Amino acid sequence: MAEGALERTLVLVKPDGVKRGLMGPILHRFESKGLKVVAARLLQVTPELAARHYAEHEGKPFYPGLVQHITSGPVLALEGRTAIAVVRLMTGATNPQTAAPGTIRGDYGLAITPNLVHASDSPASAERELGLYFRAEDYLAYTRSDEKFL
Ligand code: FUP
Repeated sequence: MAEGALERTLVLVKPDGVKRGLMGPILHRFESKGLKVVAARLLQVTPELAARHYAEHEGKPFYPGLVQHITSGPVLALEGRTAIAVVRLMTGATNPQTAAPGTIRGDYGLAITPNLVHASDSPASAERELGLYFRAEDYLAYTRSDEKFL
């Protein structure tokens, strides 16, 4: 697919994934499937950024633990061009205990808060979330050699 036909998405490898040495395996899965990385940052999420990212969950019982976790260490943030539904399928159900084998959460996780990966769930979410992690000038245009097959 030409890049213009692909969707913008935000993928995060959360602190549990970074600290467990799983950045490579996780990125490998997405990259092999065809996700094109057009921006990347390794960053420490601040409580302010966490609050903006997870604003929709504020007030829920798990919210404090979610913010605690996402701010507990480095996060690998990727801006990708791909099909959002495919990334979500590969990420798996929110709870790794019920995520299908073959998905990232199903293969690597057991606990729901440290569930390894965040992936935007719609084009609208992706636009909002990408604006929190990347500036327009972070985007790098290039052509993958396999784009004509994807
Ligand atoms: P997902 O889209 O699968 O990442 O899941 P949600 O947007 O519903 O939830 C965001 C994050 O909140 C999850 F990745 C983990 C955390 N969470 C909990 O810790 N406990 C819950 O019961 C639900 C979500």
